[in-house]
Amino acid sequence: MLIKKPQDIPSSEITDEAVYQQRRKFMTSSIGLTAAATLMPLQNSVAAYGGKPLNFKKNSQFDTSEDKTSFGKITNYNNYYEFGTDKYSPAKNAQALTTDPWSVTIDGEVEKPGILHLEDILKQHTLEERIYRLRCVERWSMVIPWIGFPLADLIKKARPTSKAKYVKFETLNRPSEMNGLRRNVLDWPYVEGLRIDEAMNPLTILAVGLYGEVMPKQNGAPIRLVVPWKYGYKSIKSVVKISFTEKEPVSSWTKAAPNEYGFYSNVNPDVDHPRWSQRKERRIGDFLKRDTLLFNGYADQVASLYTGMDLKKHY
Ligand SMILES: Nc1nc2c(c(=O)[nH]1)N[C@H]1C(S)=C(S)[C@@H](COP(=O)(O)O)O[C@H]1N2
Ligand SMILES: [Mo]
Repeated sequence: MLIKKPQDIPSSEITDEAVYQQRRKFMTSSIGLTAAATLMPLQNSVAAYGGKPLNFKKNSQFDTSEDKTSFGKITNYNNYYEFGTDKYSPAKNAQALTTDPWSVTIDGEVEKPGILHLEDILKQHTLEERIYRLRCVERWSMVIPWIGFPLADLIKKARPTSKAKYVKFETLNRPSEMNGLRRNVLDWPYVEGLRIDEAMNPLTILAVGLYGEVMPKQNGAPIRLVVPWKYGYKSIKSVVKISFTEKEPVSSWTKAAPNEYGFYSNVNPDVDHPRWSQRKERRIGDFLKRDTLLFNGYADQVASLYTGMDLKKHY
């Protein structure tokens, strides 16, 4: 996603792939369970990967039945420019981040602005596990078991006014702990935005963990957005501010390269990135590429949000 010279792109992609090329594992996936949209309590007392375990219920309503990407890959191949522009630095550099205490400011067009402490947010919301695909604009994808809660629940509590048409998100801006901020690769703090109906869609979550444990720092601890039908960069990490606005927010990526990264950024195999096709993607861990699906496979849930819009224009 780095703003690179076009001729750099193929080689960087080859590097990424070479590291992760390995034989495809043929595992039986758990089909059948997904049909029943159920919330099942899950016992989790021991953390499998060393993080703090979270209490959550399984919500299989929107799960993909595809094989999950391993914890090791999800936490060692990241995009988090505040901790470096390559995929391997965040796993190391993000460990410097202090995530406790943490608070999220709610402001703008809402009846109940304020500063929410993370512990209070966690007390007010029931955590769910949801297994979502994540498709990066750079043509790789993963399947991640997130732990989080619907963003809509938090928005309803804030009581947006009738003027609130968009939601703007901001990442922490703390140069003392985020070594990547020294470089002006983006206009910091990292900013993203959604239309309010996209933010309220039941698929959109704020995630505080993955694989049953508290969010690893490189994945956006302690709280990040997950919008599974949009390219990965919309899923902003380490959120400290959520603002309700009348005007469409300008994201950091749109600011950096407006012809490459539009406001909507819906996963769409029919709309090429100016420097590459979006028809195919490589699931991290796979050998062969697979077809990219419209809205990353979530069309049934979200296509109606865009009725009547020209998605080639609103990329
Ligand atoms: N604050 C912030 N959020 C961010 C990014 C970033 O650089 N900074 N990168 C984005 C991009 S490009 C992707 S693909 C996803 C990657 O999430 P993951 O590392 O958890 O897989 O995070 C997104 N959120
Ligand atoms: Mo990305």
